[in-house]
Amino acid sequence: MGPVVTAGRVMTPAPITLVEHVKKSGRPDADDLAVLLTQIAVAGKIIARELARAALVGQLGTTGETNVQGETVKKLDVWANAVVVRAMEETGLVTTVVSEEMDAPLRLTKTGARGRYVVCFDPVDGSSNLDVNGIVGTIFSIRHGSDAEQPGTAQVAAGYIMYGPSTLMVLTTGDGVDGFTLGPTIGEFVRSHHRIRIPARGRIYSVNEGNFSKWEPGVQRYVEYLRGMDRATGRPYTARYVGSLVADLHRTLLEGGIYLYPADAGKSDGKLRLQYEAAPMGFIAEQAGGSASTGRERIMTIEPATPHQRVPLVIGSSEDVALAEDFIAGRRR
Ligand code: P6P
Repeated sequence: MGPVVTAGRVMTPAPITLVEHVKKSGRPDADDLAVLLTQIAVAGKIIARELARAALVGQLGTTGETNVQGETVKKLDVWANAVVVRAMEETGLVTTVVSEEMDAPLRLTKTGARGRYVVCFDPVDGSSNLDVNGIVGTIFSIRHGSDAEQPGTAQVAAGYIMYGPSTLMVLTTGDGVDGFTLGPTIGEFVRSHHRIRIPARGRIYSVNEGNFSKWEPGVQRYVEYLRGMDRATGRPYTARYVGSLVADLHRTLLEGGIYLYPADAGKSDGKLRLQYEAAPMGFIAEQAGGSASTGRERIMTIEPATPHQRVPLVIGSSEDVALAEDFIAGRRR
């Protein structure tokens, strides 16, 4: 919608806020989703503010503990987890939360019988970037009911908040993907990216090449193919790896290409968690016209065996993911 001219004055169209966007979705649960996403947005604003001042208030560094994932816990991991849990309690709609930072699913007793949703989240994805002022994000995944182990196809909404030069929420409620930038002067998430579509093919690949020697041969051959010189197929691809899934996925979503976290000799199921990393990002990718698989099977249909189940992840432009799967299956050499 272009500028509107009224009485000789150019009126820029009123911005669409996150709540207006959700309420216009026409979904039967739109009012519930508006409440849930408003509280996720509140948590995002609080986390964004703390990230900006963390170095000044002693919030960087580790707690000295190790989480259920076997990873060193950052102070901001624990703090942000509490912020999101409290935000979910405030909705009065959430029965259970599953978090990277909590050993087991947490039943929210305050909600009681009114609860209708399960929310899985990674409060600070990419926290290894925190102490070096790198980009991190919050990933969230919303399902109906109280069962903490539902497949990605059960998601009613999913997305991420990216804490970068701007604070940006990318969201799907099952009807495409939209981006909402936090307006610094108004404190609202305002739609800035409408109906994001991922290019069918890109020219950027994103993977931790330090693990090359540990990958299975098909993955090694695929990455060597991307490094090859062939103008007709736009190779070599450019390599980009931030070490934060939110940042690497967001670039892939807007510019096309592929992100991979394959299984390797030390991580037989890969590193990323299905419930609050692969499945929400898979929902986003598919809703934007892309693909998400383990390299062998679609992420969205995997039935979780445990809340913290890990899966290999190959995600991005549909043609790039399909080619990676061909190499992994041995259909391409
Ligand atoms: P590595 C962050 O810990 C994370 O879960 C993702 O955000 C990121 O893409 C990946 O792990 C980075 O892992 O082993 O390359 O440092």
